[in-house]
Amino acid sequence: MPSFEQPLAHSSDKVLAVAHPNIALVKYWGKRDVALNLPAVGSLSITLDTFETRTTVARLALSTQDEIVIGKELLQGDKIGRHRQVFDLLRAKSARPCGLRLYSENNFPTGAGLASSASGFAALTLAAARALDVSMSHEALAHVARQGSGSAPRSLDGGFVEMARGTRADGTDCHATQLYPAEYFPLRVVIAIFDERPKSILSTEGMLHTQKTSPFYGGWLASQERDLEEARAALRTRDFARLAEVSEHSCLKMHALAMASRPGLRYWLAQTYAALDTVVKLRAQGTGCFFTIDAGPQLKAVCLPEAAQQVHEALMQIPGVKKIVTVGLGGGARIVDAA
Ligand code: 2P0
Repeated sequence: MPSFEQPLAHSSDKVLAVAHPNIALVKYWGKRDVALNLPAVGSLSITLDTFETRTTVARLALSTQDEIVIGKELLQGDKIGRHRQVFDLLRAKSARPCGLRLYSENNFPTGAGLASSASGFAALTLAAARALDVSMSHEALAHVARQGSGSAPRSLDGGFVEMARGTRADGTDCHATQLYPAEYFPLRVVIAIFDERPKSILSTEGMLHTQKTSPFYGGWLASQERDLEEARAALRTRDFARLAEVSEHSCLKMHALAMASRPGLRYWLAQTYAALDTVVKLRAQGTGCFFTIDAGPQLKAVCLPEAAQQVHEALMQIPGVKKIVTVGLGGGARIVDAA
């Protein structure tokens, strides 16, 4: 296991970047180009605070090999593929290409439906571009980050972010754009964690299986633009009820689509349903909250600030809940140290 605490010969060759996960309110599911990792649909997300990925990238001037450690695991074989692909894209633009040593850690469960790949690839791309001395526009960074994880460009920005699907074959019009900063509509997100283990079906695998076998895939593609328009309109007027309605619809539609594939993909546990019920009942009683669920069993309740405490307490009553964390909306990925 390489040690990242050892001082490097040139400390200026070491960069630390931080990024936060993001949660889609209008979901991305499906790819229009697998090799370039282009999404089949646009999406709209919120970037969180509190949960973060911290990634250090150091130059290995004497080596062309990469060393990649995520948490306590030294990645090897297939697992290193996407990381190396992103490094290779950046090396191709660098006047000083070399091997890279990466150490990344999350202060939240990895690979468990909490968007660790989005924050992971946003931080990795930013840190590696700096370590390789590649100066890139925000848009160009997003194009590289996307090839690590389709949702990563959304974590380059804070607050409310829309990722456009684009139509060009090379993906140059597949952008992530900040619609509003976090302060515009300071929502809270109560995250109920029911299982911290990594999911058994990765998102890419799940998406490809869905688009190949789910009879509802055409309807999913055809109805996405309407959902995006609805969410944009809700945000324009800070209409929480309207945002709640379209977000829950998008979440349920994505899961219904995946469940209808053959064999069906089920990311939820019984506790996920129980938590969903709790959120729906609270909203019916006038509490400002709505649910969203990603490719894993955890439930995220998006809340008006004054409702967060009540929702947090109600979700704590769900039997089997492992952890509940309330977070706010945060900023985009950034370099915090490049000594
Ligand atoms: C989303 N998810 O919009 C949707 C909802 C999960 C459920 O984006 O295949 O891990 O690497 O591009 O980035 C999962 O995203 O997928 C995801 P890949 P990624 O947040």
